Amino acid sequence: MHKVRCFECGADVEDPLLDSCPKCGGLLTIEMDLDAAAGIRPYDLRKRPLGVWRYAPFLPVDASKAISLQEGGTPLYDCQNLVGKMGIKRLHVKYEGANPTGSFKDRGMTVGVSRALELGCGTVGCASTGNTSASLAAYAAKGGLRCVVLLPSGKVAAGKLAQAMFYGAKVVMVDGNFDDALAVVKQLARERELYLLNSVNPYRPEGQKTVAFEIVDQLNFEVPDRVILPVGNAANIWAVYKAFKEWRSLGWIDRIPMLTGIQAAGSAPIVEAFRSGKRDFVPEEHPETVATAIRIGNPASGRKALRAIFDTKGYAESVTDEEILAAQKLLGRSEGVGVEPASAASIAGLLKLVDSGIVSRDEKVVCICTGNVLKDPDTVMHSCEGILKAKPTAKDVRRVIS
Ligand code: AN7
Repeated sequence: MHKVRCFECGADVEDPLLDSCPKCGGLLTIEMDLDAAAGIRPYDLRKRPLGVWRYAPFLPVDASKAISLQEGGTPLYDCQNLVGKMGIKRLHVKYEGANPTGSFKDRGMTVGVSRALELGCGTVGCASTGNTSASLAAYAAKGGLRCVVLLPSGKVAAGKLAQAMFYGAKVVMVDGNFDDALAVVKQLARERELYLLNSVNPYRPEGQKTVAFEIVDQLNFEVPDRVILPVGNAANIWAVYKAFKEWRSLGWIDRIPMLTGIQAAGSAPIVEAFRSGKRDFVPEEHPETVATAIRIGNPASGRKALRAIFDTKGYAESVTDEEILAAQKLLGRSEGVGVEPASAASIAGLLKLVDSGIVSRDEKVVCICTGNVLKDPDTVMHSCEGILKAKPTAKDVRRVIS
């Protein structure tokens, strides 16, 4: 059992099709009833394979009817080569690029699309910088639902666009940025044209909580000191916070890591708010960054993100496009882990915060790397060394590689 509540005023919200509080307009969140989970011992969960549905007692939909592509269960890499280069003690990377559609969005989408079916909705939709649309298109296909995705014109990485088209969504490019597209799709949802599956839908973050559960599970219930992740529309950092809070309330863990959000310098309203100590933010009118996934100026869940950061004594930092691309290559070339630019923001942020002394060298850090390098091949082609050309002879190949 669970309830949908207003994050701001705490009112219970009964209408399952709303995306904000009817009383105050606040964001919605889900209050899980953890009584059933209270009877479980953490290690009992391991009877199910690592993945989103291992944590079914913490999810607000019926697991036996879930629309699943076996999401989650992603690797937690112990980055021994990188720690040497960074001068820190321990770093794990949670590699969300290993999800079915190549990003963390699948964790929320398995829950969100399952919810859409519970409600009997025939059409689902979202606005997206790319990954949400790729994921929704796949889960809608699996669930037999019609799918409409609104994308910001010209700013979606090739891999993501290809996925949304491939899985059969109606792909609509809107002449505007993500924030404009989100406003339009919210209106379509209010007009009952579609069921909204952006992360303002509180069922999405519930699935996304499982990345935090898995991290703790994979570390055998040792809690890291800090978790660093990129922030775009700002729901994922909230989801991670909520997960840690639920497990702490059950006594499964005794503390919550310092949650640290990283934004791109051209698109950093949460970082600005954090710097001025405010729990609310001023939208960035013209967000710009090579990390198109997080090219978002008006993060819908920004207030939730700021609560997660302040309540855990975490931090928020911005990184330049150059720092993002350098970190992306550093991770690939020292650990063999390929992530898209937005995901590399977490690594770039860690480097910057170690340099500035905010992250101390003996902290145990986990960086969540949210999406796969294959999502955005164009950026890789532009940022890496050129391709060598040779005649089809050993001699000539030896010449060009020497
Ligand atoms: C790789 O797909 O917003 O802070 O529409 O694709 O929870 O928004 C993507 C976001 C980080 C930011 N990393 O997460 C979308 C979209 C990657 C992403 C984020 C996104 P949030």
